[in-house]
Amino acid sequence: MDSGDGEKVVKVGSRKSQLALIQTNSVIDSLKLFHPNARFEIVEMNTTGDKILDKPLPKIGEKSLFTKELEVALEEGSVDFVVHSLKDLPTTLPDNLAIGGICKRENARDAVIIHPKLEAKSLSELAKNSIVGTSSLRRVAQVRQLYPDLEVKSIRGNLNTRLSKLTNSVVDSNNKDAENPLQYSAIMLAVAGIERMGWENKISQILEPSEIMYAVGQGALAIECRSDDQKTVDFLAPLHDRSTVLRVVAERSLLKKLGGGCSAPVAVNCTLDDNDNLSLEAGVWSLDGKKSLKKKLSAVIATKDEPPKKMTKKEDTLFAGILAGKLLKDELEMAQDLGIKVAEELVAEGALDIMEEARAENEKPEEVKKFKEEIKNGASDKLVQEQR
Ligand code: DPM
Repeated sequence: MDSGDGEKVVKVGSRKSQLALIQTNSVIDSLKLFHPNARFEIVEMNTTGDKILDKPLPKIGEKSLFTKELEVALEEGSVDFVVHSLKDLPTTLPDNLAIGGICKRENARDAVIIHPKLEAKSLSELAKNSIVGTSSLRRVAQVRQLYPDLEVKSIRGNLNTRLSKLTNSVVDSNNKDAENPLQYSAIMLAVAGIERMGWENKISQILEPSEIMYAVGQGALAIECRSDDQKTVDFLAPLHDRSTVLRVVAERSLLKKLGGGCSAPVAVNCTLDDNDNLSLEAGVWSLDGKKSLKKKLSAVIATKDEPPKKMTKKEDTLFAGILAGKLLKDELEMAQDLGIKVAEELVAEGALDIMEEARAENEKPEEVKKFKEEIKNGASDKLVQEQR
């Protein structure tokens, strides 16, 4: 790693999917604005999540499914940093790793893409029993709650694969008269991913958070590095976008306090307005969508009267895995406190019981064991496509 005299090349780890490479290249482009002389090399890798495509994600039972192999490369020093979708990064990272940069958040909302042959333009216009493809428990639970007449079905594979599963969905010829003859009538995806792929014209409906809330960290890109690699930490720091960092620190602190991994049915809507009013709304759902809890609190991220505390020790500067050196500690603490407070109020009203149901469903021990065996026995070799 060298921050710019051109002698050394900055090595960047990335998953191989089209979306991952688009994301990595966009971060490199942003970094070039700050470090015009730096040279970059992308090191492409497959992750466990990329290899196992025949299982609904939450059932694979491995944490850091899409990030582990990249983190190993980082720890070994074969790459200097890796680019992730923030929402795929657990709230607690391995000890020696941290998020050194968070780019300005794109659209955080979810979207619906409806089969091109159908006239419906929104979830509410789909015929009874139509099948919506998603493997996000968060999306499943919210759809079941709001649209009990729709069916949800797991759909895996990278974005290209999912889109073709939708558009190649055929009408079941034995079932011409059914109201929902298509294998998939619609899929749900994050707007940010769709836009990065250049597919915005395929969006049928953008879901407002007043209807369907988004995942913690959704729409933001995060750059992970070794926390003791000060050169890289300094190299990445100019990327940090204050508003995004404050929002995602609140969201990730909430998720951390709730103890939910990235597959928990937890969703948020977090905003920072021009008066620095940070507002965090969060919800938890049971898998059938029948039980849910929502809570909303806000706090003004005001500079306190006393002079701002400077960051001192490294531990003091980490907020839910984010190393945000150039931002004021006071501000980050306020965002963190807001997330924790919303989580505590949810827990006080029974959020953990509601989530427990999903967690038990999620981590059936015998299934987890079976999948781990399959991974070990090389079942993954025959599965070469990538997720997302
Ligand atoms: C996580 C979830 C999904 C991804 C779960 C969730 C969606 C899985 C699915 C944690 N990671 O959102 O509740 O739809 O079956 C993922 C996508 C992006 C990052 C794709 C997507 C792109 C958007 C972004 C997969 N991770 O959600 O449509 O960068 O935030």
